[in-house]
Amino acid sequence: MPLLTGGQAGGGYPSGMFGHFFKPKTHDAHRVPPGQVLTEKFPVLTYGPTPTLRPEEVRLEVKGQVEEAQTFSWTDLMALPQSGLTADFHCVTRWSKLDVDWRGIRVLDLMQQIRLKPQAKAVLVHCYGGYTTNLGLDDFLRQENLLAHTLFGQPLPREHGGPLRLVVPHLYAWKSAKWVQGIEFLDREELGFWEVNGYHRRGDPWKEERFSD
Ligand SMILES: Nc1nc2c(c(=O)[nH]1)N[C@H]1C(S)=C(S)[C@@H](COP(=O)(O)O)O[C@H]1N2
Ligand SMILES: [Mo]
Repeated sequence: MPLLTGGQAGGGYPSGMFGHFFKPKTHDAHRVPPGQVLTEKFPVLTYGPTPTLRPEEVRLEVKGQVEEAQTFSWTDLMALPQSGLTADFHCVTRWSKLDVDWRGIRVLDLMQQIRLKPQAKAVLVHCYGGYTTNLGLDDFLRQENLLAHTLFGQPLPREHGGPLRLVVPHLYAWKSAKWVQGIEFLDREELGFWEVNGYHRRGDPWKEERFSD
């Protein structure tokens, strides 16, 4: 059930809290997946309440099909290598934002600390507040994926998932879990919140994997 439907009668795009939507300029057109329009604002899309967490309260649990479950404090996370990522962000409700500038810990750098069991096939990401989303192991273990704590050089705002969120830029943004609390490795796929409620299990924007059939 899309929250926004894109074009309106009269040919305009809606504006307001979501900003002004526009068609990509020719030189950006190849970056915009089918059925998406651009916005320069950064809309907030949250189901349910927005948790309030101080960084020092954050605990990231890595559990499930791992040799040893581990919990990372904020201090532990800040001691890991820190990386930047500039990536386009595509929401299934049809807005895309180009060149979002994040900073945080690469998933692959976190995973240097973890030994996966060979049975690990899938991931369920858990969030403060109860939201979950699922990812295949390959989609999770990508070089660009980030646990972000900084957005455009500022501490990640609470409404955008601060103190810590996942960023998985090659999939629709509902996979980029805000207020991430746990990473659970599973031996078989288990669907997350939106995936149980009709969104696609994988969510590739270039294939318009919006909803399950
Ligand atoms: N914990 C949590 N993470 C979430 C969501 C949510 O409701 N709760 N919404 C998802 C959806 S549908 C989108 S489009 C993006 C939006 O991120 P933004 O609010 O920073 O734009 O966050 C995703 N991550
Ligand atoms: Mo979304």
